[in-house]
Amino acid sequence: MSWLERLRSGLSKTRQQINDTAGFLGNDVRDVFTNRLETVEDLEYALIAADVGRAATEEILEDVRRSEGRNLQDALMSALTLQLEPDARRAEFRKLGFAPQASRVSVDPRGHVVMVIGVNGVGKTTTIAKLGQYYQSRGRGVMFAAGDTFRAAAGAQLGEWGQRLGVPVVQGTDGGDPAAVAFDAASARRARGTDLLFVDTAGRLHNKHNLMEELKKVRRVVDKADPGEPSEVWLVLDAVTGQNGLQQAKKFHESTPLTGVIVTKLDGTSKGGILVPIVRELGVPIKFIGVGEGAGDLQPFDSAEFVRALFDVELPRS
Ligand SMILES: Nc1nc2c(ncn2[C@@H]2O[C@H](COP(=O)(O)OP(=O)(O)O)[C@@H](O)[C@H]2O)c(=O)[nH]1
Ligand SMILES: [Mg+2]
Repeated sequence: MSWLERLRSGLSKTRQQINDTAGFLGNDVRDVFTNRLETVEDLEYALIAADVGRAATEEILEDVRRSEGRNLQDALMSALTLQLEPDARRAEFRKLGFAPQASRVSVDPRGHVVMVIGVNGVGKTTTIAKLGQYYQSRGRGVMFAAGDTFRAAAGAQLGEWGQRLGVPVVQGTDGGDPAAVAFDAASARRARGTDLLFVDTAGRLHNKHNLMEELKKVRRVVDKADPGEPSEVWLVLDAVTGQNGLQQAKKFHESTPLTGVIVTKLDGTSKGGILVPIVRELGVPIKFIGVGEGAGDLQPFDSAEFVRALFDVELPRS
């Protein structure tokens, strides 16, 4: 299966729900909003059930209603794509009444060090391996720092990926100080002039306060080793965890401000709609999506492409 097929299949449950409850996707918007108000209600329900959130659902229905002369599916796809835009762009395009053409965000890190954070099991370590492959295949030099010293074998896991990909990994000791690993790695990156360093971190400690304090400390020592870094802090979020994952993301964002989000496991049976409140409520762009367990299963996020996958529509990529 290609990544797009895996994404489509992962989103099939949500797609069915939208189809089942609003089996009038081919109808004209005006017809639906004048003669089939129960369909509008069903659609509202389906969007909320898909984790899209209430505020966004209201805006989507409003935008769809204004799209007279188009069929329901087209109008819905544009409205959903708009919801995945950053705030300012969304407001601008809603005023104009159409979705932007180019929908891909920049995934070029602003500097050299990217800190990767998130709770246990969401896919941080695997995502770092994927990021390594992604940038390496684009000619960038890459290093990893095994900063999850809390979970036994986390360092070995990253070490194995590093060996497979030919990426140097700075290791600490199990149970050792993660800030020390991050400091060593950031210093080494700077000394060697490697383009990019991805710093893995723990997802669980004895308590949440500990974890947040530790992440702040890792951030501080990286800045000490290499002033201005980390230039990026990317949160990894498992799409299957829905609203719960969003709440966790907010906590992380409060203590260690995020510059990007990577949503994993969109090949699993996620609801997919959670991407909307991630963008709207965190105000942080989605950089990549994870669509499998292999090193190649990472794609830069493209909102229009994502919405087409949700509706199983094939269009040539712009
Ligand atoms: N299906 C699927 N599994 C993934 C994806 N990303 C990570 N995983 C799996 O999720 C599990 C936890 O991943 P890991 O990187 O160890 O999570 P961490 O605790 O956050 O570092 C592993 O079995 C990964 O193979 C993804 O995009 N899709
Ligand atoms: Mg890990």
